[in-house]
Amino acid sequence: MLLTEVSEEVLEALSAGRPVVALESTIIAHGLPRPRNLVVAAELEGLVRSAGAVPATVAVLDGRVHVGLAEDQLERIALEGGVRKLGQRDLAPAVAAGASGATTVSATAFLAARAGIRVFATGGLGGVHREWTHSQDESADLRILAQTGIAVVCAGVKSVLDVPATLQRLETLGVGVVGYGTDLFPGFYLTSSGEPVDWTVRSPEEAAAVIRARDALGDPRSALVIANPVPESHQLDPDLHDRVLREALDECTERGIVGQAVTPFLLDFLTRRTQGASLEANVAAVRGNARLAALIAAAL
Ligand code: PSU
Ligand code: MN
Repeated sequence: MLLTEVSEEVLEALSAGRPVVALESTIIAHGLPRPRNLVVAAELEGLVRSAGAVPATVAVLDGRVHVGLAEDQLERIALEGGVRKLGQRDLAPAVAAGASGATTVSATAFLAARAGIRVFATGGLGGVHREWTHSQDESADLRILAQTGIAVVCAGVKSVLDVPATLQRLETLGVGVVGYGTDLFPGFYLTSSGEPVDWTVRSPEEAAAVIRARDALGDPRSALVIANPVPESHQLDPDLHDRVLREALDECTERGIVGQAVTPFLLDFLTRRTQGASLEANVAAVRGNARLAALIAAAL
């Protein structure tokens, strides 16, 4: 993979069989406000390290794919203007154009799996949007997860989405879903989405056992979603969530925002209209996921 630069630290860990956790960069560049985003990005890497794994943040810089970023590279992704949002299908044009961009779940899963990384942490997955029958907006995350053998630790799917429809799509696509310490699918900003999950694991070892069983069954071609809820003490107040989300969705429609811009718009709207409370819930969720992903990678 000449186009991809795997950092020395990540390369060494992978070849020695030490635990590595992939981290996406869209949440940094487009999901969190500056300059807090840089603080969180560094914090996530620190959490992975203190749980005993090597962090591999994925991004594209000047047309080169990076798996594992140095400090100054992380800073560019967080602070530089013109950093694009790259789904998996955007990688080739970005590389060809020499562009810089942050990778979404779809692009990160694709690149991390190809580098040999088995565990990936994010905040909330993309999925089927509300009004999807009209807009046809379904995140590319789902299709790539159907084709990529990686375990993704997340706080469910973003609650701005149609959660039941997204769960249905995950089932159709053959993407495994297990709840971590819960039999309810997490609701991203909220501890629970209210939707049930069929399987529950209760420790990093139990999660690792599922991953090993998938390998043993010869079933590593789709992803496993390990859905880890934000602790109730850190969730967004559910009433506030529902009220502000309704306003956010209305505003999104009124302003005609579509495509890649929808998710960043909704996340930013919620942050502003909850006076930062949704941001804190989001950060708490991602922190928990980075830590758990590291523990699972170590248990593997
Ligand atoms: N999780 C977060 N914040 C985010 C995202 C995930 O806590 O910003 C990003 C991920 O990169 C995910 C993307 O892949 O949002 C989904 O965007 P879309 O709905 O346009 O596919
Ligand atoms: Mn979309």
